[in-house]
This record gives sequence, structure tokens and C-alpha cells, in this order.
Amino acid sequence: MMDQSNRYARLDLDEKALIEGGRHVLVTYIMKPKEGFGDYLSTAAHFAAESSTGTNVEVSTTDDFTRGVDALVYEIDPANEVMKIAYPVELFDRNIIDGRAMLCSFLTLTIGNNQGMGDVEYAKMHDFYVPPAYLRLFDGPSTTIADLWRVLDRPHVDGGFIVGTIIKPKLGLRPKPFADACYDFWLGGDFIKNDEPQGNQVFAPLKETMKLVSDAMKRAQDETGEAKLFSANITADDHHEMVARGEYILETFGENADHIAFLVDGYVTGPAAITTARRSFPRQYLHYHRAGHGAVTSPQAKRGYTAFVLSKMARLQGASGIHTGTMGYGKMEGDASDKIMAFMLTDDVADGPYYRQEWLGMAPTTPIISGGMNALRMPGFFENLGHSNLVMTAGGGAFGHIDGAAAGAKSLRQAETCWKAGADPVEFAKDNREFARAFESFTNDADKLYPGWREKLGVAAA
Ligand code: CAP
Ligand code: MG
Repeated sequence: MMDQSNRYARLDLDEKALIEGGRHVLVTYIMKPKEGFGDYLSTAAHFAAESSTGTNVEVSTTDDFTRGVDALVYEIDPANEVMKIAYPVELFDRNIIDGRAMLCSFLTLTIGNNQGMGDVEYAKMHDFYVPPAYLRLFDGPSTTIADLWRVLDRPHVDGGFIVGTIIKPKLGLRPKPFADACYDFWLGGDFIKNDEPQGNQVFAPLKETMKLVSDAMKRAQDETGEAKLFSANITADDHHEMVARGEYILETFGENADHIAFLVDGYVTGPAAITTARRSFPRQYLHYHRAGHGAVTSPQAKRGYTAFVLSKMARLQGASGIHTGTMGYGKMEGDASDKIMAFMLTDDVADGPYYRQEWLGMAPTTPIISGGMNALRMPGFFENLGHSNLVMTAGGGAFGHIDGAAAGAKSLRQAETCWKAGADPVEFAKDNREFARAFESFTNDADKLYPGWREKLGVAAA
């Protein structure tokens, strides 16, 4: 392989100066060259070439201008497999309709063909930095958790915990039992989302289901005197299909249309579907679900990008909320330190594993906490994160509650109150029935998290 490090590596470049210069997107990868090919630097340079202006040979069409937009390796640490590359902002494609940036182009370059190079054992993106000149070309969120708080009649700053669920079973409910499940949960909770595979199955046609859910929402609102929220899945391959679903749903919910979020599965569909929702329905809360992301983001995956990178990209694109996992407190892969993901989504200046990002006032994206959560796991979760301004959806944690979904929802709300009060959960359970019954519903968790709870609550072993 030709050594391209004299052109695509500039180890004299200083990261601080690159950031001050504002002309480059910076990306950090964990990269390992394949044995028997070049050394670390020449492989890194080949990687930068393939990710920008070059290929594996010199081409006669390259001119001086071309060389001015080369991606450049500016730092390597072979012992730790760290490689940092600076991409000139000019490399990235812009819309002809409005001159704005598109995330697919960022991905095509930074995590494109380089994922299949013969001389690279693996490379995974762990962080990236976006300079102001490029950041401002992204849509960013147009609707945020503050809009949901307003609908719920809560303060629009620090409006607190939004108690959510996912209609379970994941598939296999016909329209009526589906809407009944919504009604039951809404008697105690705020927010329901479609589970990600639920759409327009033959046994539950979307049009029929949404009519009934709309009716259930009205009835639950009348019954409780509270506003209720529904996140409807509009994910589809086809832009027109997504818009058709979205329009039908808004029309069906009528005067409650502002209580509707749109759920889009953004990993399987890619940035195009997220932007379709963001731009076609800018007033609706855009709920980014990420099924499938583990294929590339899992710590076991040596290629692709991390969940942190996925989250950061979601804010750029304009997701109102994105799942961030449960940081080790639920059923999905994750770790307490994943909270940096949440801060990158919500704060105006935040530190990633390698870069500090300034968001220049771009609206925040809500961390949506989901996956195996229930009331018992929540106090620990909030303690780790340090706040509860978020949406949590607990499917099993609501519909798995011994006394049903409304009690499940109440137990989740009480769990937040318990944490806010700094109370001991077992003591708190003595005066909070739904929370107490969560111990009896999720006994494995109760035994693990609160040993001795049976004696203290006077509950006999099953
Ligand atoms: C959770 C869930 C969500 C996951 C996605 C599920 O259900 O509906 O899709 O949370 O993972 O299908 O597993 P439960 P993540 O509440 O019953 O576990 O949030 O990590 O993207
Ligand atoms: Mg799901």
C-alpha cells in the first residue's frame, strides 16, 4: 500500500488551534490497522484519504484546490489505538434547496467506505466536534420537552418527570384492546408511545387504532382532568407514507393534535426519515427511537460509532428526544457513565469523551429513558443522573405491575417523589401503596436492590 502520510497526516497541527480556526470537523476514532499492512500512521493516512479526497493511488485529476480540502490525521496514539482526523467543513454536502447541512453526508465521509477498508482491522467513532460554521447549518430540534410540559400545564423550565409507557405486548393487540390499554395507563400516567414495531399491521390497522386511541385520550383526560400525550409511530421507508400517517394522525386527534409526538425509528431508517419528520411536522415532538443501534454502538462492536455519537447526531438533526438507555439501571446494555450522553443532549456546553461542544443556543434533546425500568430501579437512576427532567417509558414496569397499568404509572411517579424527597425507598413504600406494590410485582429487583424489604413491609415470601 502506498504511504500517504506525507499528504494526509499533519501531526504538527494542534487541536486547540484547529478548534479556534473553526474550519474543521474533528473526529476521534479507535482504530487498529490490520496486521501485515502499513504502520499505524500510514494506515491512518490512508483512512483519512479514503474518507475525503483520496483513494489508494494518486489520481491525475487532483489539483491544488483538492489538496486544500484533504482530511488530515492530526493526532495518533498507537498504544491506545486513538486516531484523530480533521475534516474541512467544505467537504460536506449541502442542500440545493436551502444551503443547509445534511447528516447523511457527515456519515458518508466519516463513517463510510472507511468501515470496509482491507488494511483496517477496525475503526469506531467515539466522538466528534462540530465548529460553529457547520453547526448552524443543522436544523436542530424545533420542539422540545418544554412543549410537552406546556401541554401538561407544568412549568416550562424544570417541569420534571414525564411518566411514560410503551403499549405491551409489543405486537398482537387488536385496536380495541390496544386503546383500552392506553386508557388504563393514562389514568395514572402522562405519556404513551407505540412500541417500535407497531404501525399498520393487518390485525391492527393504523386508521382504526388511532381513532380508538384518540377516543381513549379524550376519555382519560375527562376522567383525570389532566392532559395526556401519545407518541405515534410514523416510521416508514417512504417519505410520502410518513407524511400520510402523520397527517392522518393529527387530523384524527383534532383538538388534541398538540398532544401528539411522532416516533421515528432513526437507526433503521437513517437520517432521511428523521429529517422528514423534523421538516414535515416541525410543531410535533420528534421522538427518536433507535432499535438496531446496538449492532454498531455496542461496546462489543469495534466498528461503527458509539451510542454517545448517535445521541449527539440526533440533536444536530433535530430530534426532540432520543433514547439514551438506562445507564445500567435497566435491561439494556449501558453504564452509569453514560450520563455524559444526557448532558450532551441537554446542555449548551458539554464535554464528550474527547471534545467540548458548544451548541450556541441550539434547542436541547430530551434523554428518553427506557428498557426494563420500573419504580424500584428509578431512585438509583435519578441519583446517578442528578435530575428528573426527562421522559421515562416503562412497558414491563407499568403493565407488569400487580395492580395494573394505572397503578404501575402511579408507582413510577411516586418513585420520583421518593428520590426528590431523599427518602429511604422501603420507608417511603409504607405510605405509598402503588410504590409498595411494585416491590411485590418485581420481586427479583426488590430482593436485589432492597434486601430485607419483606420483613420491613410485612410481606410474606411467595
Ligand atoms: C422497552 C422497549 C424499548 C427499549 C429500547 C422495548 O420496553 O419498548 O424499545 O427501551 O431500548 O421494546 O424493549 P420495556 P433503548 O419497558 O418493557 O423494557 O431505550 O435502550 O433504545
Ligand atoms: Mg420497544
